[in-house]
Amino acid sequence: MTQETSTPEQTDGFHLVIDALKLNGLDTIYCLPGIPITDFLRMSQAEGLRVISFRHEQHAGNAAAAAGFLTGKPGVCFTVSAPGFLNGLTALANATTNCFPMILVSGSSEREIVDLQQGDYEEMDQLAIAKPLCKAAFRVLHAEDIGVGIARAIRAAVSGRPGGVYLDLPAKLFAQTIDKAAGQRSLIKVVDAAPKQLPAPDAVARALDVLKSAKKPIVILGKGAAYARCDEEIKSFIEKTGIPYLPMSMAKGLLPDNHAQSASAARSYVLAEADVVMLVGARLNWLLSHGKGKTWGASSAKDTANKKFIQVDISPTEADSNVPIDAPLVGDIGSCIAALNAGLGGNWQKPPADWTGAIAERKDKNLTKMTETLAKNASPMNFHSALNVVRNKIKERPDAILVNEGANTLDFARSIVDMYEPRKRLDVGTWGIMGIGMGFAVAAAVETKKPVIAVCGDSAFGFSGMEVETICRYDLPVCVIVFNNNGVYKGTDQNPRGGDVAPTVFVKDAKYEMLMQAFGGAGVRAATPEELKKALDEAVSSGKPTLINAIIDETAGTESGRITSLNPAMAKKK
Ligand code: ADP
Ligand code: TPW
Repeated sequence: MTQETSTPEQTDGFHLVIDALKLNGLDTIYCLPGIPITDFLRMSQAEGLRVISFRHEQHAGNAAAAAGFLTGKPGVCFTVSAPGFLNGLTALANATTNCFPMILVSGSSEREIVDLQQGDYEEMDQLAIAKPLCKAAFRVLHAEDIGVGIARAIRAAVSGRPGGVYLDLPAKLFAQTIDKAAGQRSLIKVVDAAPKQLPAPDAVARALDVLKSAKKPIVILGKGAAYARCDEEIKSFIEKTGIPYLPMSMAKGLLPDNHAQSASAARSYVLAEADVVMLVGARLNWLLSHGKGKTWGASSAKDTANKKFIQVDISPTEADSNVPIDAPLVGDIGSCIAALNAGLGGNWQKPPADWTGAIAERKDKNLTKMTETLAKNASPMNFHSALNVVRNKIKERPDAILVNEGANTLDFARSIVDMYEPRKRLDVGTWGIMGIGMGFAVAAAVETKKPVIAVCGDSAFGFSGMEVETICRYDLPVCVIVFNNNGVYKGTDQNPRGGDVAPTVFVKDAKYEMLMQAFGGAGVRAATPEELKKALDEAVSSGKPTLINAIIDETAGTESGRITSLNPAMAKKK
């Protein structure tokens, strides 16, 4: 006893990691346990962190990425070494591609053995493998460096262009002990992790000049604009300038989709016709046809159209990545839009009425067409009649979060389901990746405590389907709607030789609802829009984990949804 009291109090690597996370307000861990992190996770829970444990690391990683997008703080995912790390790596790379801040922390094996390749338990040089797939990667070898390691990971994840960070924590580190007071002193509370980056005044003036010269301007809002959390500033800019805007899929709801200036329903017209395009937190990648070709009104696929571009982005190297940018505006979107708003002055000339009038005309025509199609209320269901139910639900509950993956299920939902509030739509993102469904849905429910509606193609759902157990275990208010058309894209392919079914075809009439029932949630089969509405109403009002097996006509939709033309065989035919 006497001896114990005279020994200075000790702490260990486990607790220093927990303390460093808590000190920086990182209060939730998405994870999958195993050596060497099992005890760490137990201790984290005991110390008051929320620990959400998954069935596969990819979904824990996706949850951390979505948490990063939804909160602006890095989402944190913990995995075991080698295979667990690799399972989490897809999510880390995807987060980096999407510019979502997350930190993947993986336990790793003994450095001495790994470096001599002597065959340790789950041996792998994880740091080297992670490096090219994320924004930054660090390893901590000594307990007294944990504070620095976590601080560097946080800064790298959220400053500048956000992205994924890998943090390698060898098993031995967790058990290292050091003097408790010294340990506490070594921790860092990160100050101003994502500092504002003010745009240069001459760049602001240049952007305003280009905008003033426009006869047919449009603004394209991307998920960077949603992430930037300057909703009022953006709304005020759009409304003061009177410029029509197009939201990219995850920027839907930044301004409500029924806003008079939304040009979504006249998208192809405005892209082809605009003379000045202002990109706000959106890259000119494949999703925008690289800013050239016929989509943009050029005469051939490789041609650049005669347009001027303004690009607002925090990354100084983004401009000119695809076409020349006449006015790059580098800075955080909040500061850039505030500077533009300040420069607009009192008598900003709104766009000519023939431009806004022509857009309104096309929009009205297309919206009328859409209303007619939805009114058909096809039963058995096609994508339109099923998504109309989701559309009405989101109108009624604009605070609900929509998670969306699939091919046709994604493309149709993007145009049919209007969003009314910022950061309420999470989807397949820049890569168009399947499998984000359940991970994103769990994070959306955990981080926002709002109802979550996950609308997934039956193929897409399969990638993360086992996480319905996670949804039930934490009793999350998630309603998964599986758009069941018996296959990848459609369920109608035939194997010309007979025998095995075609590679895109699944078991017919699969009872997906039973998956949720297996873990105590509600599982409902819905074959008509009325049945779907009833089940969705119940799910959202009860908040009970629910899976609705929505039976969709297997002939509805198209191969690859709207990107059929990217299939190599199609390209050959061109
Ligand atoms: P979308 O897919 O919606 O078109 P992208 O992911 O292609 O959007 O583009 C997002 C862009 O937003 C990236 O280029 C990124 O650098 C930028 N970005 C992210 N956060 C900010 C911010 N706070 N300020 C400025 N730019 C940002
Ligand atoms: C990680 C390729 C794109 S869309 C899709 C796949 C497999 C599924 C489409 O079928 P689904 O949708 O979900 O039933 P629907 O609405 O047309 O009926 N692996 C990964 N990502 C992608 N994008 C693929 C494969 C793909």
